[in-house]
Parts: sequence; structure tokens; C-alpha cells
Amino acid sequence: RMPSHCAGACPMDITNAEIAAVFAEVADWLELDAENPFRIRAYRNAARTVEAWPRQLADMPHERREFAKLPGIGTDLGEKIGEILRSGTCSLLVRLRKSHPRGLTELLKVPGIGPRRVARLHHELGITTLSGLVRAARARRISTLKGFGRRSEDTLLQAAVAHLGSERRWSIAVASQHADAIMAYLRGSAAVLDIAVAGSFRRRRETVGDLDVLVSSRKPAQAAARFLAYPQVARVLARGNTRCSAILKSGLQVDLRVVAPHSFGSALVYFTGSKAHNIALRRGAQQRGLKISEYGVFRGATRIAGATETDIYAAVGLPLIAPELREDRGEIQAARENRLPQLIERDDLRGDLHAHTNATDGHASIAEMAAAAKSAGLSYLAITDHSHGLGVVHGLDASRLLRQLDAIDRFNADARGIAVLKGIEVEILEDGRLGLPDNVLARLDLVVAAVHSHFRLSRTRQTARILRAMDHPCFSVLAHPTGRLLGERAPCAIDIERVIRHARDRACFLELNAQPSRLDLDDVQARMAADAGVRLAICSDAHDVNGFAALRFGIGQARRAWLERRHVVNTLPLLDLRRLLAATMLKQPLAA
Ligand code: DGT
Ligand code: CA
Ligand code: CA
Repeated sequence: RMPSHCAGACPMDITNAEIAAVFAEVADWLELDAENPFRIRAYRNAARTVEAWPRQLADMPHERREFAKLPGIGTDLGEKIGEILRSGTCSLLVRLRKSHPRGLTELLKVPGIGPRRVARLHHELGITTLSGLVRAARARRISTLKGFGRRSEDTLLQAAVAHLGSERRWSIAVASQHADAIMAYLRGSAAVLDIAVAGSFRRRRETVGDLDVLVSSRKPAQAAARFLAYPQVARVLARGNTRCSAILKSGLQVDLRVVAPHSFGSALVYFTGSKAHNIALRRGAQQRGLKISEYGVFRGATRIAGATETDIYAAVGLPLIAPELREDRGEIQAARENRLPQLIERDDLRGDLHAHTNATDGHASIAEMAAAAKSAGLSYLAITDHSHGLGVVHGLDASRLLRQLDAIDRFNADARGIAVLKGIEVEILEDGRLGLPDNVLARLDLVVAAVHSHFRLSRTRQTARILRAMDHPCFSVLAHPTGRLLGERAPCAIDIERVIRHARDRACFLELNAQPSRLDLDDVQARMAADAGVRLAICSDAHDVNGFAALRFGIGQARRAWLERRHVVNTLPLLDLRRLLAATMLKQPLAA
């Protein structure tokens, strides 16, 4: 699919597959609109032709006459290919997308539901998404329509749930809840000895495709039976004594493997992955004349390791590598050279630099948030409510902020065990100015600045906007730098390397926002920042007293970024932090 952040002009090599995806999507929309069937077929054929074309169209001369010579592609489609290659987008597709709810084409992918039915579900029941379809089917609303009986409703529900499960990726936070529940359930069986959730979940990826549950047992049939009887199971995809697979009522797929205790460590390595890491590990083992599999490490027919992960890595001459690092991004080399990072842990965090109260869109008072931060093990908390602006309702203006500062003074005067810092999450305006007067910002302990509007500026303008904001003499932390929302909003077009360089020169901080829907910066960007010498701030962005629980997702992402305690500014004791924050305050703006 054409990435949505390419909707503007963005110089990149467009592949044939991307052009084909544009045509296929156009055909989907036309079909939903019950357009002329010949026109629809023309787009479908063009998609097939382009996808199968042996040479990249981007390498051909961009005249439409050239493209029009391709089989089944006339002047009109040839012109569209030219447009896509030039601009990265297709105005017809943009128009079609704008005039329809986005999820409708997703519905088309559910087996057994064609465009006419999708159009009816949309017009008669207001269904626009796959999850909406599932909800309506569960509520038995679909069988109220003419031509949809109970049976077809059931078939549709099953197909939609399976499709959700297979296509969708799940936020690590949602996956965590399922993982906790299923582990607690499986522990209830005497046949289950050890248990772990492996796969991308254990590597703490921001989203997971499914859960890979690993169990050791001496009575595998009993362990598997326990799994299949899990009350949340909606549909069993595979059943066996050593492997089962099921889809839960939520649509999440869970794979179960049952192994003997002497293979638990090797199976854990294997099913934790990543695949790329496993392949690299196996290559290293082969060089030592060893074979490594999910059953153990073998020299010839002799098992020399298998029960624990530490044994497996030791058998191939390596220290244990943390799951978050297992992406084949240099971790095996680093392990070999004994320079694996001392990864940051949740307990290393001493404070939080980004949290909201009920003065704006939060749900608790300063005192309640401070108490919650304290019981989350933190010793300082910055209150950073929103400034008033385009993207935010109820934002603070200067006078409300000044009143909040007095309230924080009163709180700190008799608080015990937690210090509240005076902050703001100030709007970065379209031109890079900050949304509150300088003399107000200068009274704060720190200024967290963020983009909440104008997400679609060109890369050049967006980058300039951020750099200008950073040059403000009071700037301390850039919050959720790319603005992405997982599964919802693509990252803004910004030159992240320039932002990182600027943050280094400016000695300010970049946030690793721990909200599971954000996790922004991502792992690769955060590692880039740390390598460049920029300190990160792992912040909860809590909006209520439970919000600090998100910090562990931030820690997971930070570990994937190879971060150590020294890379993260809010691991510092308050006095040291204050010194650094004071240093971010410039006497005069940096030259751009
Ligand atoms: P996901 O579920 O898409 O978020 O990603 P993973 O990494 O959890 O992938 P999944 O569920 O397909 O498989 C779990 C682990 O099993 C994977 O990380 C490594 C291992 N694995 C799966 N297939 C292969 C394979 O063909 N070769 C090797 N070496 N390992 C595999
Ligand atoms: Ca998985
Ligand atoms: Ca799996």
C-alpha cells in the first residue's frame, strides 16, 4: 500500500508494487461506488500488469507515451503512472480516500464479502471498519438486514475475526494484558512446569502479530488440553501435543509450544527470535562444529546444552543476550567482544518529566498525580499540562499557568518523598514559535514542547519548525518528536538526523514517550540519538494516576535502542537533573 506520509511530494523511488497498489486501491473504491465495471476492470488489469512488469517503471523515461505502450495501459492510465512517479501520489486516489471512510477497503479483504455487501453494511448499518463489522455481527445486527441470514452472519463473523487476527498487529499494552491472563491460567495446571511468552512480545516490540507461548511439561497432552480449554479461545486453528494454535475472542492469535524441560532454554531462544538473530546465532554455532535447534545445542548426536538460555549462549561462547537486543543489529558481534550494553531497567528511572493534571485533559490533581508517581517509585515528577492552542482543548493560558505554579509551590512546601517540577507541554506553533510568552516560560523548571497541529507540512518546513522551537532559550525536551500514533497516524516528515544533531548542539533532550500508542522516538531513532550523544527522557505522558504504568513500555523500547542508564536524563538524581535543565536555558538563542 502507498504509505500515507508520501501524500505530498516526496522524492523517492516508487516501485512497481507501489504503483500496482495504488491502482488496486482505486479499483476497490470504484467498486464500492458501483462504478462502471469496465473502468474497474481496467484498473485491476493495470495493477496486475504493472506488478508483474520485469523492469522498474521508475527507470523508464517518464513520458506517458512510453507507459501507454504497456499491455492494457492506455493514455489515461499511462498518465497516472507518470503522475505517481513524479509526485509519489495519485490525485484520483487521494480524492477517493477523502470521500470514503478509510476502513471500507479493509472490509473488502474479508473472504466472502464483496463490494455490494460492504456498501450495504456501510449505508444501512454504518459499518466502516473490520472491528465494527465484528461488533455488529456479535450484536446480531447484521442478520436484521434483508439477504443476510443468521448463517451468513456467523460465517462473516468468523472470517472477520480470523482476518483481524491475521492482518492486524496488536499494541504491546493490549498483548501484555492477554499474556498475563493466559500465563496465570496455564499456571493453574499441574502439568505446566515452566512458562514464558516468547516471540516479538518478549523482544518488547511496539506491536506484536501474535503471542508465542512456550511451556515445559512432562505431560504435554495435558498441558495442551489445558490451553485448548482456555475460556477466551474462540477458534482452534491447530491442535497437537507439542503445538497448538488458537484465536481468542478478541481476535488475537496465540501459538502454544510444549517442550520437555531439558529443551526449555533452547526452545525459548528459538521462539523468542528474531528469526534474523536465530540465523546469525546458528551460523556462529556451525563455525564451532555445533548444531543449534529448538531442542538444544548438539555436538554430533550429543546434547551439550538445552535447559536454560544462559547454557545455550554459553555453549556457543557468548554471554546471555537480552531478548530486546535479538534483532541481528550487531548484538552477536558485541557479545563476542564482551561489549554488550548494560541495559537500562525500570528501577533506574528516578522521575518523570511529562505528565498532565485535571487542569487540562488529565483526570487527577497535582497531589494525586504526585502520590501516584511516588508509589511508582519515582522521586520527582514534572507537571506539564498543555498550553492553549490549536491541537488542544482547555489548554492553559499564561494566567492559569501562573496560578498552577503557585499551587505547585504550596504542594512542595509540605510534600514528603516526591518533588514536583514546574513544567508545561507547550505548543510548537506552525512557524516554530512556542505557544506562551517568553517571560512565562522563563519561570518554569523545564519546557516540554510538542507538535499537535499541522502534521502534514513538507519535510523541509516541518524540520525547520522543530529546529526553530529548539532554539528557544527556554526549550528543554522535544515531546513525541515524530508525532506518530501507531496504526493511526504516520510519523511527521522530519529530518530526524538533523533534529538529533541540533539537540546535541543545543544540549537539550529528546523524549521517548512511553505511551504504548506512541513509543516515540522509536527504537532505531532513539539509538541514533544516544549514539550521537543526545540524552533521552523516558516519560509516561500520564493523564491519570494509572498512567505511570506505561513507563515499562518506554523501558522496553529503550532497551531495544541499546540504551543504558547514562543515556537517559531522568535516571539522574534531582539535583543533577536540575543542573542539566538549567544548562538548557540559553542566555540567547543559538544561531540557526
Ligand atoms: P510477530 O509475531 O510478527 O510480531 O513476530 P515474531 O518474531 O513473534 O514471529 P513469529 O510469531 O512468526 O515467530 C516466533 C518466533 O519463532 C520468531 O521470532 C523466530 C521463530 N521462528 C519462526 N519461524 C522461524 C523460521 O522459519 N526460522 C527460524 N530460525 N526461526 C523462526
Ligand atoms: Ca509472534
Ligand atoms: Ca507465532
